[in-house]
Amino acid sequence: MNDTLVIIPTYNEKENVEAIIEAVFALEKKFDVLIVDDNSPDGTANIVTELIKKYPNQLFLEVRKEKAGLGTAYIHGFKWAIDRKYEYIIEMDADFSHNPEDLPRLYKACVLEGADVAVGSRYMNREINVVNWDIKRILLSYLASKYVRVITGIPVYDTTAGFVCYSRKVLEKIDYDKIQFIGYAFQIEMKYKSWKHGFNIKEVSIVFTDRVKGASKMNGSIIKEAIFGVLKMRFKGLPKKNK
Ligand SMILES: Nc1nc2c(ncn2[C@@H]2O[C@H](COP(=O)(O)OP(=O)(O)OP(=O)(O)O)[C@@H](O)[C@H]2O)c(=O)[nH]1
Ligand SMILES: [Mg+2]
Repeated sequence: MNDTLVIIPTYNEKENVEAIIEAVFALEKKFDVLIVDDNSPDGTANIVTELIKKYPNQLFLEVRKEKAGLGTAYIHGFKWAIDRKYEYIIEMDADFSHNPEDLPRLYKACVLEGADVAVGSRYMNREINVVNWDIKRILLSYLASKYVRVITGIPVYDTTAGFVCYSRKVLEKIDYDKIQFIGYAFQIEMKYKSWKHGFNIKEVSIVFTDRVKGASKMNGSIIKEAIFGVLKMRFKGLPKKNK
């Protein structure tokens, strides 16, 4: 067992799943990989089951009954990782938007530079490091990150980022039964709660590239949840004014 687990949630990623796993295992630093698949109709899980024969001690698969959202897939993976006492737990997409070669940089930010949470960030140093997204999507994502920072005060530039390394103590502290969001807002909520618990969050500059293969799972309800959810998260728990 290695000290770090990379969790990759998948839904219909048959074009990407084998290549992304091989790319992680090709790195000099050794990581374990857990795929959390939501019973993808395209048979993603079967590809993983085959690959487990090649990497029996490094590759793991959890299959859930049906598509239940990225957030709950990660929570499933976090619990799995905590039970097995991984020191560091990394979130990564299957579609190569996150470059596996950046994994060691996220890991090092935690191990060598003392971060409790290392965020692979598209928007630090006044840069926008996004490749192949149309301008509408870049603006949506960039403004969403800015919106979250202004509303919550969290000192993070890329608050919706999904390429994140958590040290186990952070994940042990978070009460998953109270996590409310399942889409993008899940990523925001995790960073917000980590920050509120007093953990040290560090951003690591990365380049994000739009998926080349497979289909997007973004939709309007994910965006709506993020916009209204952030307000709810910020103002929840404040005393209500007496009428
Ligand atoms: N297990 C599970 N994985 C999911 C679910 N929704 C998305 N994913 C995975 O989460 C990762 C990110 O999802 P994407 O579809 O790439 O979402 P996105 O990055 O916002 O959109 P695109 O890059 O445009 O496709 C990918 O690895 C998906 O396969 C889900 O409901 N369950
Ligand atoms: Mg993607």
